[in-house]
Amino acid sequence: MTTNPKDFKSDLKPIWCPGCGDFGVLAAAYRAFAELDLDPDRTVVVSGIGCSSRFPGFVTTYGYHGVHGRALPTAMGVKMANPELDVIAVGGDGDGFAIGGGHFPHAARRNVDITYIVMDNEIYGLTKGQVSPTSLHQQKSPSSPYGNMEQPLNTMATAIAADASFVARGASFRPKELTELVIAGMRNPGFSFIDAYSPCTAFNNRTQIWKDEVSQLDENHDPGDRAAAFAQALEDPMALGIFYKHERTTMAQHLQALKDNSEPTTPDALLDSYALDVKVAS
Ligand SMILES: Cc1ncc(C[n+]2csc(CCOP(=O)(O)OP(=O)(O)O)c2C)c(N)n1
Repeated sequence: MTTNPKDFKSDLKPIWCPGCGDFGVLAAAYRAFAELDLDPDRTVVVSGIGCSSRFPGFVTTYGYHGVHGRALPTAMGVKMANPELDVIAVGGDGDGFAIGGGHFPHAARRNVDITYIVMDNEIYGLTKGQVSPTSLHQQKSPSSPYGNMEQPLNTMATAIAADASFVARGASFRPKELTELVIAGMRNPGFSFIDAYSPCTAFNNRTQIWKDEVSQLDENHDPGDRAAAFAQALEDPMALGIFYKHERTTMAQHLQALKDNSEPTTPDALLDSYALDVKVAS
């Protein structure tokens, strides 16, 4: 390791609340970026909108704080435009699975080589505590004073069903393990998804409950076995570690193969191929 985690710390101070899990995720990212010896000039962190989506401002890499729910399309575009860049998308569970939910399965099936870290607090933090797609059934909030009528989305099962090439669960309060997951996700060539429990102390303080309830994945769990990964996601999605890992051709590799295998051509040649000189019977 030649880079220091502090090299990735920008001058902008996070304005997250005391105890917010996003501090732990940010610290894990600093450490992972240093461990991977990333070049800040060739790294881009992309986010949508939310407390967690302020993240790009706090790192010395390039950053893009975009539109609510649109982190993934932007990140995919950046990576496809310049595959040499390391691209990380970050955001909240609302950003990623409500308004941005339509993008998630497509990012996974396209297998663009980006790493997506969701700071999952099971609530809309920035807008003061409405329920999100990962909020628990019966959870009370300003938008559900009598209890949430909806069932939470199982993010692990969703990602495995969409065949994301790397699917992991981390937690802000286990920064060492989370750092290892970010490193593994970024080393994985393809779409890597890390859902990190990140407690919101203001509107959904489940810090102690999560600390008590999470466990490490069984050491015999085989992340290469998709059916086993799916069963694990259904039975115990709160386990921490790599649920699923499946290396397959990335979108950039497909594009390169297309470029390599197609004949150079011109618009005129393409038009000529439709035999424009053939007379049409009048
Ligand atoms: C198009 C649009 N719709 C709604 C909003 C309002 N809004 C801003 S952030 C947010 C949700 C934030 O929750 P989450 O993504 O879970 O992030 P957190 O703040 O909890 O980190 C919403 C609904 C918006 N900014 N833009």
